[in-house]
Amino acid sequence: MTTLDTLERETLAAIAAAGDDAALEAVRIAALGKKGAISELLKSLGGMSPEERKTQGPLINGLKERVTAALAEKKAAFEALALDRQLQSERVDVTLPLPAESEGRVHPVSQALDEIIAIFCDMGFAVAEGPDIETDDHNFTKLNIPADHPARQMHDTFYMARQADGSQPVLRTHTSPVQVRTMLSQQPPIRIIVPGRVYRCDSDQTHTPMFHQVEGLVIDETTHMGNLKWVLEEFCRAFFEVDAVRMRFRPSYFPFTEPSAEVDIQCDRRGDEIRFGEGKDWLEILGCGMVHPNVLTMCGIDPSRYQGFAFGMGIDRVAMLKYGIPDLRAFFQSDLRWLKHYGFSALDVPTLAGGLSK
Ligand code: 2NL
Repeated sequence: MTTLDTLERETLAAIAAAGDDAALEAVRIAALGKKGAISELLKSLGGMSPEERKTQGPLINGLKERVTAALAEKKAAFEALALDRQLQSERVDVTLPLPAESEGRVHPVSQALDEIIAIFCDMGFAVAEGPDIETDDHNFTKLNIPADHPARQMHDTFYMARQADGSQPVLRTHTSPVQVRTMLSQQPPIRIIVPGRVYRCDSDQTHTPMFHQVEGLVIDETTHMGNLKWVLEEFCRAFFEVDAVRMRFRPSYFPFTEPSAEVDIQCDRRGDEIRFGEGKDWLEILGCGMVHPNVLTMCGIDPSRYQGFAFGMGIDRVAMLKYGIPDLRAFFQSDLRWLKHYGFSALDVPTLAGGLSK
């Protein structure tokens, strides 16, 4: 009895006194190792009479449990201390200025997006954002794409698990649901651009299942197709950094716009290089149109009083075109050598006054 008490007191004192992991491990081995004092006591149970075992068993096992718990507690304390020390030594002051030759690079998609935002904000647009997981209603129905509409198949939608209420959320196939949310929550005039990630179940040389889009929406009492043309011309001139761009509006179809158009810009593809604003080739860069009256009505806006235009383009695609990046898939492979080559300096913030991409 007294030997057990003494052993416990001494072992717990040794645990408390252990200054590091190695010392603690030595205490553990002396107590619970193969030849440890407590292990030997446990072994001795086998040679005892049944009565003796009945009283000694619980005492020895209780001792083992308390010592094991004390060891674990001390080990956790050491780990917490080590983590504290590491956090102290790795502390960085994020308010310090970046070194002039900074290692980090801005991804071409982020760069293109920053440039696009700078251009549209200069024209008076605000930036709106929304969730990546959307309701069927916001992503399709309110955009004049009813349940049996072929455009639902066109979008190669990623459907989420069906919910208890029978609804089935989707990964948004375009950023338009954010415009829907904006129209439902505020009255015109509306002037927004909506950048973000969009998802389609499609993967090959020129498609990735997640890609980036920016859409624009303007709604007011007198908004017309001429305003749309001006905005897009101004955008292309600024984005492709040329004095003039020739653009071609081709008739097209989207369920959410009427009339609808696809826009090409004139370019010259000589050798591996593309020059914008000259030459005799055409390059499709975006889709647009006047917002369909059904969409306005479903979003709570009176189409007899208001009208508007909308447009959408792929950010990854315009980034490839502008910066001369040949392969889309490299965009999402996180290869540091690629990022070093195609990335931008974090210090060159795109502005219209200071230049977009240096
Ligand atoms: C494309 C074409 C487009 C829109 C997007 C839109 C949104 C609302 C109402 C009407 Cl809420 N239209 N968005 C309109 C025309 C074209 O995108 O090729 N995108 C990559």
